[in-house]
Amino acid sequence: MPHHSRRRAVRAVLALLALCIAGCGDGPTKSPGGKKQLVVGFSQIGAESAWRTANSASIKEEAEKRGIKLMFADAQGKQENQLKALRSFINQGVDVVAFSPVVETGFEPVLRELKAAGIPVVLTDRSVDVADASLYSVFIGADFVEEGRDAARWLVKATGGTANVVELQGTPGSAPALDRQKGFAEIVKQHPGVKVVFSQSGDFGRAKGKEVMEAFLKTPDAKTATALFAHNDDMALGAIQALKEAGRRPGTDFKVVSIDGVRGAFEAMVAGELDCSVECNPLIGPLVFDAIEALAEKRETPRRVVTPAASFVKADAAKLLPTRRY
Ligand code: GYE
Repeated sequence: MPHHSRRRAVRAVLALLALCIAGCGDGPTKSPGGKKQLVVGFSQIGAESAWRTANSASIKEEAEKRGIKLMFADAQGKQENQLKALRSFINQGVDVVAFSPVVETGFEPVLRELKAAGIPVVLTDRSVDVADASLYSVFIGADFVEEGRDAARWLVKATGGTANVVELQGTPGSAPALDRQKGFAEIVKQHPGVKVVFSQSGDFGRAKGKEVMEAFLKTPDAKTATALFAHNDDMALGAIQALKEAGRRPGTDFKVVSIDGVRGAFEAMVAGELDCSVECNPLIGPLVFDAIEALAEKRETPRRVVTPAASFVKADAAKLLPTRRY
């Protein structure tokens, strides 16, 4: 073999070897199929509730299943941490960003930066309040207003239209807190016998729900209160504890309705202490990554994906508990 063609052959073998190192090994940019591995930045709110924990697990599990590289950032309930995480995703040049915004406002500037960087954005679970709808591609999550209406409809029926209600709100300024309050109020307005006598935030947490309920139980209105509407199950579970410690009987002479449908709520229903939980399904990983992959491949995506809902009552809880996945 002439000298130069031998050199060419050596070069070809080296090139092949290099390709193999990048493509056949577990290098970060290639998926097992040989396609460029998708890199997704996900900014999660935190771990404030059982709902959130199940949601994080669903996201991680689905990324893993699809061979997608997931950069998962936990904001520990703080918007400033989310803003930092989103900006670091831009710096790292991820393919797609997905996030669950802790509150509705204040994301416009960072969304503009993402748009300028050409990074598509998937809003998961909660929405943002922005004037320019082109700042995100799709919003996947439940209809929170309808959940609030469902909780109110159940309460009206269960109480025959007479109740003095304590409301435990979610995180101030968050989409689910604003919308659930709105939906609930809309139905309650049509029933003059149902009154919200106290309404305060328990920040979607169990300990805070208990604390706020304890404080309420020391006020004069506590004597005449007959029902609780909590924006999520965790706060209801905390409040149930406070009610019991104060000698009240949740689920018996104090109706309790909340939202999420987590296992703890089913257990409380089986124990007879919670009356109704409106489901808000956190297992949205598959829907989220369907959208992410479509955006990465420049396929059409719907602007809005509404996750299905259902309501569960005490009477059915024991039968359903073994089938619950979160
Ligand atoms: O209901 C609550 C969580 O955004 C739908 O956030 C979610 C809510 C959920 O902390 O438990």
